[in-house]
Amino acid sequence: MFLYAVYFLALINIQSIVAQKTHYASQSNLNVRYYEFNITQKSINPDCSDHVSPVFLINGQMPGPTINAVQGDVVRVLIRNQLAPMPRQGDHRHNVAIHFHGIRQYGTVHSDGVPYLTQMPTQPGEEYVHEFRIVNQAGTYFYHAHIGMQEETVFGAIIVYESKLADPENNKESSSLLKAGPYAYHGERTILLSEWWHRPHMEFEKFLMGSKFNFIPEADSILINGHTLHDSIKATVAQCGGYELVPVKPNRTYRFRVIGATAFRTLGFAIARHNLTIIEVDGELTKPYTVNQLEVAPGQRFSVLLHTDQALDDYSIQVVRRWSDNVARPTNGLAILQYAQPSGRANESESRGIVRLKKPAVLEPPLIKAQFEKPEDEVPYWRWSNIEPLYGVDPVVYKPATRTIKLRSVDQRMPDNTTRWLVNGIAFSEEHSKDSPILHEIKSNRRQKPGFYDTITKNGYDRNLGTYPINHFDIVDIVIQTTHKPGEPCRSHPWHTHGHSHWEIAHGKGEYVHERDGEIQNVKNPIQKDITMIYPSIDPDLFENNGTRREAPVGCGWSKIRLIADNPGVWAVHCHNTAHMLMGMMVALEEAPELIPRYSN
Ligand SMILES: *[C@@H]1O[C@H](CO)[C@@H](O)[C@H](O)[C@H]1NC(C)=O
Ligand SMILES: *[C@@H]1O[C@H](CO)[C@@H](O)[C@H](O)[C@H]1NC(C)=O
Ligand SMILES: *[C@@H]1O[C@H](CO)[C@@H](O)[C@H](O)[C@H]1NC(C)=O
Ligand SMILES: *[C@@H]1O[C@H](CO)[C@@H](O)[C@H](O)[C@H]1NC(C)=O
Ligand SMILES: *[C@@H]1O[C@H](CO)[C@@H](O)[C@H](O)[C@H]1NC(C)=O
Ligand SMILES: *[C@@H]1O[C@H](CO)[C@@H](O)[C@H](O)[C@H]1NC(C)=O
Ligand SMILES: [Cu+2]
Repeated sequence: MFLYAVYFLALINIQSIVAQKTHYASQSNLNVRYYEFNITQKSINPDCSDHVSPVFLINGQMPGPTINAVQGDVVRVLIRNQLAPMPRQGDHRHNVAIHFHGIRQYGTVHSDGVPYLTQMPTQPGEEYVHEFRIVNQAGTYFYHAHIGMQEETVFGAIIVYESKLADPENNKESSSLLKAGPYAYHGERTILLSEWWHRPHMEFEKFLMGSKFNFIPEADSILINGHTLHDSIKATVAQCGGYELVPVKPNRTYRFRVIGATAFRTLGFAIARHNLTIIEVDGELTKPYTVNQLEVAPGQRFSVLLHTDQALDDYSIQVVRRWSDNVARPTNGLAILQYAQPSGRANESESRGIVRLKKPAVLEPPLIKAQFEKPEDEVPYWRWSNIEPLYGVDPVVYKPATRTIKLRSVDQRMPDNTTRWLVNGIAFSEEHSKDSPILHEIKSNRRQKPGFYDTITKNGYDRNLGTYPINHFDIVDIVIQTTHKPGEPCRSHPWHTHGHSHWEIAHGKGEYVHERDGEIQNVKNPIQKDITMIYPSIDPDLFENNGTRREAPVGCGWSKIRLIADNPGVWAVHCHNTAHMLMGMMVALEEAPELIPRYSN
């Protein structure tokens, strides 16, 4: 009864508990950024189509408001679930939880926003406060819902400036350049890529999880900052406002932040007649590396420098599908880079993080279209081996690992005809924690210690806890293994680590065999990122017509990522293809639970 009371208190009074525990708001030397997110339901038609669908929005917007901070600041976000209560008890579809993607949450795992791991989902009428300090990291991040397919419309940018020199707010009176590391630029623009399906998201979830599921349908539109035209011939501007217009001035340098807020598809991204010089990936500054197109997987972010050195004109900002078998590569995702007449020195609207964008008067102005690489240029590992950290590689990359965890994913038709992705034989489910989040169990001393029942498998999975326990300061290598049944397609999977960035230190074709491949370290200067694409890479030796193995799934590519267990907490590690995640492609790391502060102290 007493424990129940503690738990009850934790849910109702989480706001005051957070304030007590972190004391950020009372530390006067810290700059606190306050945000209020009201979640409501509204019908929208972002691509001027026949389809109008009720969705969840933050403060009535899509994308949601941008969170801006300077490294070292505290961010406090009050989430208010203002959705209507569901009439039927036990129907959780109006519950929400929001994750701050790429933010490490040092000491604030309760703000990570993963339902049943770090908090209960927030029910209609309830509130939840996320408060975290942004320590030792800066760059481009985003937030998104972490329940069902809600992230289709519940997402927005998080921009963390490397210092005040990079913050346009701080610089608006002067004409000086913005600066991040050695890079200098006149202004910045943010581009959020997302998908829009012409079906209600709850019905979509039901389809993905149900027995009728066959494959994940392509989105009907790819949105750029929440806009595009589904069919540019039939649409009228009055329906949705037309394409996103991104104004720039000639002869300037801009930092474009490109955010893969897609739930499914990896995209190629290009701007007609402009090269893109990569300077940041997932919050780490890189050596400059120039490309004419980006590969943007779900959850991935880039900063690129773009020079407006072309003639005064309109240029297309375009996306194509990548890693899509049997699906056309072109998409309807389009926005317009519009050179404006020069008007002297930079001013406020010039350098601000996101400018208030006007919509063009015409639907499809004459545009200079982007050229994309040919599909055959779509190769595993893209340009990743050429993109290097600006400030050198952390030496821990060259140390031996404390432990190696192999996560082997297999998709399977279940006896009830649903499809699930099993990781080491288990589809992640909330069964272990649906009544009380794992973090609350730990904080109230009600959870067993890892290994208590001697139930740890050779892969490090604790069958009793349903998590992978790791020790403080372990150097953890995680081998992410994809598989397919010979003859069936091998798919790409963008895996994401919560609470940590990681280094991809090795990758290979087919199946990882530790005895044979354990020493491979074939990524020379890995950057620290929080998404690693596991590319399909088939080993011909394991290929079809190998009579003995015909039915069993075989390895079709793996990557080994390394992280340091320097952040006690309960952290999700999962495929950022949301459908795959919902179908079970996720695990939880239970990191140094003994060091997580308890409620009572
Ligand atoms: C959120 O809703 C509350 C309560 O209705 C209201 O007072 C507040 O102004 C709203 N905030 C925003 C940002 O819309
Ligand atoms: C850019 O600057 C160059 C050299 O200063 C000048 O010749 C050119 O006309 C400028 N381009 C535009 C579009 O203003
Ligand atoms: C882009 O870079 C390539 C290779 O460096 C170069 O040949 C090309 O001229 C550049 N294009 C533009 C528009 O700057
Ligand atoms: C600031 O820039 C905007 C957009 O380019 C322009 O319309 C405006 O006149 C400028 N204001 C000043 C004070 O220079
Ligand atoms: C599964 O699908 C098969 C073939 O479509 C059907 O015959 C069977 O009844 C289904 N089983 C269940 C449990 O739905
Ligand atoms: C079948 O697969 C095994 C490894 O799994 C390999 O050693 C063998 O050479 C393969 N046989 C053929 C005929 O490809
Ligand atoms: Cu996946």
